[in-house]
Amino acid sequence: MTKVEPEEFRYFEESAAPSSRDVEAMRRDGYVVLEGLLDDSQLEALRCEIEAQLRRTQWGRNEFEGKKTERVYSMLVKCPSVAPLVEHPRVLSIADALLSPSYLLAACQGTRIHPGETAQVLHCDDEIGAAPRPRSSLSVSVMWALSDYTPENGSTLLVPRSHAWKSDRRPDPDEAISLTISPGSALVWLGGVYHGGGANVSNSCRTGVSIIYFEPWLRQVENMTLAVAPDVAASYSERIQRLLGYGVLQGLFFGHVDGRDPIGLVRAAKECDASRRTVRKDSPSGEFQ
Ligand SMILES: O=C(O)CCC(=O)C(=O)O
Repeated sequence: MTKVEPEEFRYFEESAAPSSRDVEAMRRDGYVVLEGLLDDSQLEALRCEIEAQLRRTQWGRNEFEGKKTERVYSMLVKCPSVAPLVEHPRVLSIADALLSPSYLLAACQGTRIHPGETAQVLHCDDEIGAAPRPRSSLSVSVMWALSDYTPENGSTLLVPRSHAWKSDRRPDPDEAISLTISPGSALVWLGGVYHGGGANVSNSCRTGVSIIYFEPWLRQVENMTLAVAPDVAASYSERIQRLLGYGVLQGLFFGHVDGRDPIGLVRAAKECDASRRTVRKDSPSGEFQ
């Protein structure tokens, strides 16, 4: 495993627009590190919400989830401060360039790797079906650091340029690099890049948020439209509602509900909520009717 410090990520012409530099790095190396995207108040709010969910009771159920790793699923329900990460413009401009329009939020989870965790098997997030490689990646993944990420505390291991490998090539653990990432920064990689959580040989925890965007014609990892019900989705932006899956694949209409665009369910929930509030205000008893 090679250790990589932040200054080694910076090899672009400073004059190029950040988004085109990001996309160029993704296409060439399969990953990019975006430094300092979250401010202190965003980090603080998110840490508080995640802390309330991490109770050392939800340990991974297998080696892949990690027996010394805690995960918080359905984060948009439990930790609403994750919203700015989900629709962060710098990240979405990468996904816009590399995925089809109407791509979906496939996973959004908090992860905490505790001391003693072993390295996760190196894998690709878009290893679905038997489509031969090399091919276009089917997803874009983001690891948002809420704590320091170091080679000692289990920072993400990643094999640069492995998205261009043929199907028969598998990574040797020595080919992976371990990145040093500061809180508020994001590591973004292509679905075809071999990666995994690192071993935590330190005395401290590594905490972050892992987000994956999938091509819209793939199923989501978490079933977001069930995990985030229409009335909860109504409190977020339409951008997030559509990332959750309250929308349809244009042209093919995949994802419809009873022949209709499911965004209508969110709008109906919002209208229902608004009319209840009107009833409550107008009703002498203050009860719902
Ligand atoms: O925690 C990490 O650094 C990566 C985790 C991962 O790739 C996974 O759980 O699928």
